[in-house]
Amino acid sequence: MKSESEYATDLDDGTRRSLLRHMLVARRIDEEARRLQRQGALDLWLSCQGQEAAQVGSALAVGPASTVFPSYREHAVALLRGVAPDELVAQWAGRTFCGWDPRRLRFFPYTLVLAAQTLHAVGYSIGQRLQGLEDFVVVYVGDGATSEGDMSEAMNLAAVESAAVLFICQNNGWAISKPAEEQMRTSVAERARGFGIESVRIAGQDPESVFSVCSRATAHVRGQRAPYLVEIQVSRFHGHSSSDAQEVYRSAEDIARTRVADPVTAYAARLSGLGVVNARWLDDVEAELRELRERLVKEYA
Ligand SMILES: Cc1ncc(C[n+]2csc(CCOP(=O)(O)OP(=O)(O)O)c2C)c(N)n1
Ligand SMILES: [Mg+2]
Repeated sequence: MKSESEYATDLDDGTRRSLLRHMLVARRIDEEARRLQRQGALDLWLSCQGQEAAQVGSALAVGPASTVFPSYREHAVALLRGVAPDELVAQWAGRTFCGWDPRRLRFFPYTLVLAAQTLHAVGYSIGQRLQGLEDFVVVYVGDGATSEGDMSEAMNLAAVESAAVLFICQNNGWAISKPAEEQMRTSVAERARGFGIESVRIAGQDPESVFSVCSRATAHVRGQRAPYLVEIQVSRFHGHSSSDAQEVYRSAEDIARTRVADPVTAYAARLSGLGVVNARWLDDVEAELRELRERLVKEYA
């Protein structure tokens, strides 16, 4: 894995503020959804806290002219693509199968059948190309899901068909209680190369390095008309879902480390220190977050 400094970034301040704003929105909505689940307003919630830099950095890099196939935890990506908070939680309250308009937002429904979305993504991309339409597709997958045969089929098909698909694997080291080292002998990035797909493995705490790497990966897919895989190491705060007690299988030290490496507070502190954001900007975002939260609570609590 390359160190973050090897991906020196030169982002303008507007992009940096946008990265931070989206990370703060995702964190607040995720916190509120967890609360609503504990109150019984939602049946289930799968938190993405700790993964905001990976999700926001990648989603902003691939841009709006992409079609995204998520797994089931890409809440920061969903919000950035324009899914409203109440639409995001609708499925978890059993109100709808999806919640948002997948075609309008070019953000497909969450897929809970592990890795099925990787084949949907490759097939969609090839189908688009056959019709002479925009075929750049992004698919998110977890480390555990890469153990599914669908992932291998999707990577092979993407490689032989030169499908314009960017695979983004968020590797948190766990498939519920199964540690990644018990599921694979190589990294996911190395495995992709075996299929003939270029790849990179990076740390996922800094949104700027994720943004830079995913921007380059996007240029590769679009320019070479070939798939690419980015494996992002993430550190999630919470267990698999609101029905899972990670304390049973994960050490207290390991869980505590995720808080120390909080990408949201770290990036907010960094941009404040650099003067890219100031107290007034943070207050304005806070007001926006309160409003989003209130609308969500009014609808669901
Ligand atoms: C085909 C299939 N097998 C098993 C499951 C049960 N299951 C749901 S999530 C999960 C773990 C997935 O781990 P990972 O892909 O690493 O994603 P993460 O939850 O860590 O984001 C399992 C085994 C499922 N949903 N689909
Ligand atoms: Mg995982």
